Amino acid sequence: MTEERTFVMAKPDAVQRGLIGEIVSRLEDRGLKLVGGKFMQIDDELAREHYAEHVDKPFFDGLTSFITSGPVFAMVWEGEDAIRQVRQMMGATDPAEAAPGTIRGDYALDLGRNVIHGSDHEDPGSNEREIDLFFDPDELIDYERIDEGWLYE
Ligand code: YYY
Ligand code: MG
Repeated sequence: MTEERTFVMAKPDAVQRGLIGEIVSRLEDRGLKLVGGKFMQIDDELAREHYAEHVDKPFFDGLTSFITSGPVFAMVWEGEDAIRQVRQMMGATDPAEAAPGTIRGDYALDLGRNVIHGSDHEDPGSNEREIDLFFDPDELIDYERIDEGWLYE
């Protein structure tokens, strides 16, 4: 089993729309394990660092002002193939293209208000980088879920 950790965030629109529980619930129900969580306000410096790969894109300023516009719920989730599985559950970046049944496909309409962030499996190391950026090591908790023997063969 290749256990991985991935960084996930309920964005300001998800917090304002009362979708934190729904997002957490879907990942929990799937069998992924929450190992860190933090309700927080992102400042401009952290926003620019988190989205550094997009600094030259035309949407960068709008993106950083949106992500700093209200509190977010930052999380770390662990499980088999967690990075890719969370991305599949999120759906396409543009909610208009996201399949029904995915989080973006069920809860969002607009590219700039797509409710969730998850580390990108096509950008190896982005999970570690994002986890380190948002969490101190002692904020991540190692434990066993009682159902692990039923989730994994
Ligand atoms: O990883 P993911 O969030 O699915 O997409 P990215 O391509 O990394 O873009 C980050 C973020 O930027 C996206 O969630 C919405 C926003 N964005 C945008 O506002 N306009 C675009 N043309 C592309 C992305
Ligand atoms: Mg991305």
